[in-house]
Amino acid sequence: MRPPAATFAAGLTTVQLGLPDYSRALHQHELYCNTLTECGLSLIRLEPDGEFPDSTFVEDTTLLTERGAVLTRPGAASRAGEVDAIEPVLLDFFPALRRIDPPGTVDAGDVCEAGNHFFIGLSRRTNEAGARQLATFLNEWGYTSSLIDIREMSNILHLKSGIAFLRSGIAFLGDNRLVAIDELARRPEFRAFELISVSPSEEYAANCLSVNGRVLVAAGFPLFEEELRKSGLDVIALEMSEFQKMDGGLSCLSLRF
Ligand code: CIR
Repeated sequence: MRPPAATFAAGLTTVQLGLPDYSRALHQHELYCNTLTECGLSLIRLEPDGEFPDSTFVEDTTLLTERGAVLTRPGAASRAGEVDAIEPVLLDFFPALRRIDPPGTVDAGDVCEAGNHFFIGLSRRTNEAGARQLATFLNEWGYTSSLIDIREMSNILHLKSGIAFLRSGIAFLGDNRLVAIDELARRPEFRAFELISVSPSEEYAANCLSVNGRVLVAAGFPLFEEELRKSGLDVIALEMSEFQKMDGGLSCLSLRF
C-alpha cells in the first residue's frame, strides 16, 4: 500500500462529495493498514508519491494472482506512470511480470477474482483490447475469465465498485458468495452465486474486502453490514469518507497476495 500524497485532492473523481481532508485521509489509511495487519497480513508500505495524486489506489496498477502477475495500463492518462513506480517492488515477488500493451487499457479495479474464474469489467477505463490481453494471460495460467460490460452504467467507475467475491477463509469450504449491487445482481453471469445484495442507497459499500475470514466494509452503511452479519460473516467497519470523495473503495487501497 501507498499512503495518499499531499496532492491527493488533485486526483480524479466523478462524485460530488467535496474535497478530501488530507490529514483525515492519512488517518483513515493508517487505520486501514493496521486492520490488515490485525487480519494477519504483512505489509509493504511504499512512500507517498505526490507526482501521482491517485497513486494511493495501488490496486489499479497490477493484477496479482497465485500463478502470475500482470502490470496494467491504466485507462486514465494521469495514472499511467503509477505502473512504472510499482513494477520494481513487484519484481521481487513476481519475476516474470506480464504487461498490458497499447492499445489495451486495464484498471485492475475492473478485475474480480472469484476462485479460478476472473470477471473482467469493460468500463470507461478498461477497453476490449486490454481485457482480451488479460484474458489471454489468465488462460495461459489455467484460469477462466469472462467480460462484463459496465460501460452503460453511470453509477460505478470499476466493476469492483459494484461487486465483491467473499472468501470463507477456510480452505476446504467452497467459496460461492458474491456481494452485488442490484444492477449487477440481475446479470445472468452471476446466477451461480449466492448473492448478498446491497441496497441502492448503500451502493458504495459493495466494494468490501474479505481477508482471512473477516470482511472489511466501509463504515456508515448499516443495512449492508446487517446483511453480512446475518450471513454469519465477521465484519470490520472502516471509515472511508475521504477515499469515497475520490471514487476509491476499500479494495483499491492495497494489492493483496
Ligand atoms: C480514479 O479515478 O482512478 C481514482 N480517483 C479512484 C480509483 C479507484 N480504484 C478502484 O476502484 N480500484
